[in-house]
Amino acid sequence: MKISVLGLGYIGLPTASILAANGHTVYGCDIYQKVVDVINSGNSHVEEPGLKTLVQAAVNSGNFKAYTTPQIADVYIISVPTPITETKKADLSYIESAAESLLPILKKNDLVILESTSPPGTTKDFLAQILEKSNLKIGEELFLAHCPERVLPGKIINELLHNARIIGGITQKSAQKAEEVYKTFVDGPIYLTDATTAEMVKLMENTYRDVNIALANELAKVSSEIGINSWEVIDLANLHPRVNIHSPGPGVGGHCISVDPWFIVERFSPIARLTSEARNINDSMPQFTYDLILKSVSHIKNPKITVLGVSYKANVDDCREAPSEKIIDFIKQNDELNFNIYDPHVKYYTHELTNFEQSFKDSDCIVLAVDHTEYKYIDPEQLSNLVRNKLVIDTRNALDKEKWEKAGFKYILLGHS
Ligand code: SAJ
Repeated sequence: MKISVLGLGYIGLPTASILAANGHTVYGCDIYQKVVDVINSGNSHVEEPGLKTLVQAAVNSGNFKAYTTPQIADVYIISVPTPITETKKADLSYIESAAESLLPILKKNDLVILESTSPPGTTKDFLAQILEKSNLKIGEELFLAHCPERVLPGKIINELLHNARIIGGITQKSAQKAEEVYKTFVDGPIYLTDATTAEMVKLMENTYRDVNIALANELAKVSSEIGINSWEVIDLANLHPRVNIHSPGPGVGGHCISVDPWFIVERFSPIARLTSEARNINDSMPQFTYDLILKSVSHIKNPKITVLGVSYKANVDDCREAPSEKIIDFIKQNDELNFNIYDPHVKYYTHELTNFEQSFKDSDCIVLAVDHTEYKYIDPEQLSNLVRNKLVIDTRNALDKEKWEKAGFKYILLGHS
């Protein structure tokens, strides 16, 4: 097949590369020339295990080339961002411009697949309306389906190949045509449904996780009030065969879980109260973490805080919607506090990143905000000569309490003290 993939980010790039590796002729399209250049040189602009090798193989095979404009194909996969606006409304402008850019090249029997996570009704109402301007009859002459991406950053390639896929067609024929594409590289089961159901399935998966994390965060706050360890409560409660409480933390970040539930709230605000409350609870965690920092350093004059981790979760370089950014904003607004940031995964950030030694030098309070694997191997004994005050706040229950206490540190766990 000849396939054009529009949007070469965390989803589009691995999808395009896997399609090319499976023998399709793939034209990638991204509006950023820099991204296109990096890909055409056989590299990846996204940090994801195995992706660089996959892109390199796809480009070297001659089956995959990137452009800044969409190239004529038979199948078009739209995998562009769907962020939220400041008022928590879905911003569909990237889908709109991607669809508009296809209008001059669409022809009879083409298939358009939307992979971007979208509010219910986007494919059937919003996208179909734009594509109708091609003068092709949607569902009969131009086929349209929603096939939401469901892969976990950090395990994208494995999950792209093995996860089950949900394909929602605007008509049955649309779903069947999309299934033909995914069948060529997905070895998990493929389920066909209508487009709006597929949109809702995807939103519910992330909302389920968000609500469960909110429950854990609420427990962390309650436990702090009464001086018990929420992590122990979770471990013991999860021994029950039908209980799976998630983990508390400094907040929920990323471009998915912290965004997608708002798409439901936007459309069904008076009904979707649980979804909305869960979002607000999770969004309150950076403030809760900051309050914990303030309380812990209240006895120190002009304390220097060392922030460990600014990406949105462990072992990734993606900083979108990361809780650390909000915590750092609070710290910055307080003239009494100084800070340094150490994150071995992140190369570019809005604030200066310092190296290991600079980050801990004269530190009064170490705050682990992201549980990158590297942090677990930090030897607290080694830090003894660097830091000014031996204080560590673990927001992820990632550090070995005993080891840090043995080295003389006061260890504070979010959701306990
Ligand atoms: N987090 C917690 N506690 C937990 C689990 C996660 O605080 O118990 C935090 C993480 O630290 C992070 C955020 O939640 O800040 C989200 O991380 P995640 O690993 O739960 O999810 P994402 O955003 O990386 O990927 C999710 C996945 N969705 C589900 O697992 C239902 C993935 O499969 C989706 O494809 C992806 O969203 C997406 O693109 O929508």
